[in-house]
Amino acid sequence: MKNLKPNEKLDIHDILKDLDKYQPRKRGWVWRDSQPIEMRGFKYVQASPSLKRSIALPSANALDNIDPQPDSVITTEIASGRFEDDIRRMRMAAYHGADHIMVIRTAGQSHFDGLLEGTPQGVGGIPVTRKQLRAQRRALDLIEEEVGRPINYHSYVSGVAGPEIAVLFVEEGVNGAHQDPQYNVLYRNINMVRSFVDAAESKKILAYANIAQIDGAHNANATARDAWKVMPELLVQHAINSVFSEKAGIKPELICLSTVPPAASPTPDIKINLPYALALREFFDKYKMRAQMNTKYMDSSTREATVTHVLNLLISRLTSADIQSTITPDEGRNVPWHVFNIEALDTAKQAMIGMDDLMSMLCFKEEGYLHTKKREIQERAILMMEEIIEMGGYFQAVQAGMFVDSGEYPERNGDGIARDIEGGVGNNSVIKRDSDYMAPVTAHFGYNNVEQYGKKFVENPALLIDGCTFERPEMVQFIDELDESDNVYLRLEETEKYRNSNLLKPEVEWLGDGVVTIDLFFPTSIKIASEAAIATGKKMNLKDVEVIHKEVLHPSEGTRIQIKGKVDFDINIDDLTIPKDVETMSEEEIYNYVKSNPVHVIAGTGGNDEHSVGLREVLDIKHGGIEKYGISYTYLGTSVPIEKFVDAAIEMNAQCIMMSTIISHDDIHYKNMEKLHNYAVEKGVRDKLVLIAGGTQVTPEIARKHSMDQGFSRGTKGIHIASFLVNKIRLIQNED
Ligand code: Z98
Repeated sequence: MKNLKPNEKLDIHDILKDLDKYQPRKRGWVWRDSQPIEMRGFKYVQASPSLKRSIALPSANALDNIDPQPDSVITTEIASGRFEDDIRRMRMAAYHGADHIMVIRTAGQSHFDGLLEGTPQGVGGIPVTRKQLRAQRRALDLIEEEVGRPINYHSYVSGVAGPEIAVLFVEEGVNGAHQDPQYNVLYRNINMVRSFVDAAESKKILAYANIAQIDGAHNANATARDAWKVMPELLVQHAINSVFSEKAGIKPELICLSTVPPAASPTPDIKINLPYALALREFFDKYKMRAQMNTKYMDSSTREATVTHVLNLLISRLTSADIQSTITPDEGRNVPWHVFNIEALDTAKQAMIGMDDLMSMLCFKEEGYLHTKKREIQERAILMMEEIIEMGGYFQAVQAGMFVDSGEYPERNGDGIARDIEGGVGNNSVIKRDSDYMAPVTAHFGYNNVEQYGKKFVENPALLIDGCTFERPEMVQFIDELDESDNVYLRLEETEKYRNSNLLKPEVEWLGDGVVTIDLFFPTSIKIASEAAIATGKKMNLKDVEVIHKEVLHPSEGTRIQIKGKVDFDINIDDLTIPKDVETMSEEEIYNYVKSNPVHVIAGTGGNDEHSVGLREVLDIKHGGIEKYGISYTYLGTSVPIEKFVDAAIEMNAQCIMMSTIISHDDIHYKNMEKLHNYAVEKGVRDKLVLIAGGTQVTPEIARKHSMDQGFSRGTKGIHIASFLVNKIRLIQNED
């Protein structure tokens, strides 16, 4: 496939073409290279190599667009339901620093009891099928090449189809997976015996392909009534899954604990979350940490979610996060939109780079609150583990409702999630392997009756049949589509008119979805404001209007409401007048030129014009006027007689005159331009002087027609003038 170019769109048709022949080019997880870097004179310690292509933070505008990358892997969850649209978002995400892309949302994937084929559209996530995985992995191959950094692709291995899904993931080059039998048991009521047997097989398969594993302990934090009370239990859950995973063969450096801060402000956030993070890191220091926000505290306010995220990122920097996840408020309000992924990625990058090397300046107190609290959490966890062992083990403990109880262990409130050892989905579905049982496949867990063939075959029974799909990918059966009414081809057909055409439609998640958001304020109560907002949306001809966020500014004085709705028109690019790009030089280049070739400008408002604000803005250093680049100027004031500009330029040995003219009646502005030019000619200095006219009514083309070297209109910044000036002076010098 041909390489992606930044100025070309990714073509989904190319991705789908000959997909049956595609094979993933690598297996396993990739960590970022952690290394110090230096950029524009700044030294970063917790950093990783720069991307070949990326989008820097907006503020980098003032810093030559540097885009330093932190050292931890940064995750984003992209699963809008249509994998074909998610691919475009993955590309945007990679440009903003994501190197771990999870096709995960509120999918209920654990409810699938077999593999799906084809490309059905998902609800609240995507139904992970072979074709979807393959198309996305293939696109990610191109995207990782484009940005110059490997991208890890990730989903869940859960539910009663877990082992089959694990095999699928290895075959299709998935690099990371959630796998934790406790999740199935507690939250999806899958039989515990079945879940643990499946997990053994699944983990063995993940281990074979070096797939990184994330556990599910954090879900107790999102489920428990008071999330901070389950801290001891979380350590227990992490311990159970980690030890189990190691026993199944997963390397400790690929066992990632899923940690979310149990609390968020308005609780005293750091006082609760920091001791917990330290307790966790200290107990589990040989494993990796995947830090994520706690969905419990995600409401519809993006502002609030961002602050919580930043406080969480502080914990990540104070302790350690090998993977930093960036879930977004979409989990709270079902708005899985492009922009939220990108904003959350930028938040992580910005905060992590901003807090670079924090711990070289700080240390934790070894006595007092932090130490005592950390120890208390650890002691409670050990007590709980001891009690579980006394009860007869994990299964007995779950049956007795020991997990997700709203009391802080050892206190119990009797409201934990209790599951019956003999209950749940898949109960009684585990049978003992017969003595002649044999599965000649790679990465198989437990008794397999192959000892008789020798050690080599015990290690890989698939050798008996010359390899299985792990070694011989050509054996994989690829089923294109099974559902005639729900597949990617039909969806692409529906939106084809927006693909590589001149038609545009506003979009938030799917090509041509037509969704827009509107931010409104009404000087009234929340109840009335909500209805007024919906009525406003309807009057604006939006379809399917819904309130997505409300915020009381005052109970009676006012409410902020955000709505979403759909438009049903298209925008034709041919009908738009697209302004031409103003070419600018880099700040550095202008600065260096002016340093060795001083430039002086005579400026003022010409004729009878008293409007000087615009001119002052492009002159003064304060808002990035030409002074910023070392260009000096003499400001003659307002209503400057035209001749005076030229006389002053001669006297001051200036290279340029900048005449501002706002008044345009009787075309006086253009007449004054001619006058300025003629007088400069008369004085014999025209070819040495750059003449510039500026003002809201000045059209560059017409200014040039009236003998100016250039005209500048609305929206002009100092850099535009400085670039033009330096270029023009160079040309004049060359002519000399
Ligand atoms: C996250 N955004 O952790 P369903 N297995 C484990 C899980 O943690 C989860 C599932 C399966 C969060 C999402 N995690 C929460 C260990 C879910 C998936 O049944 O498909 O919803 O569960 O990244």
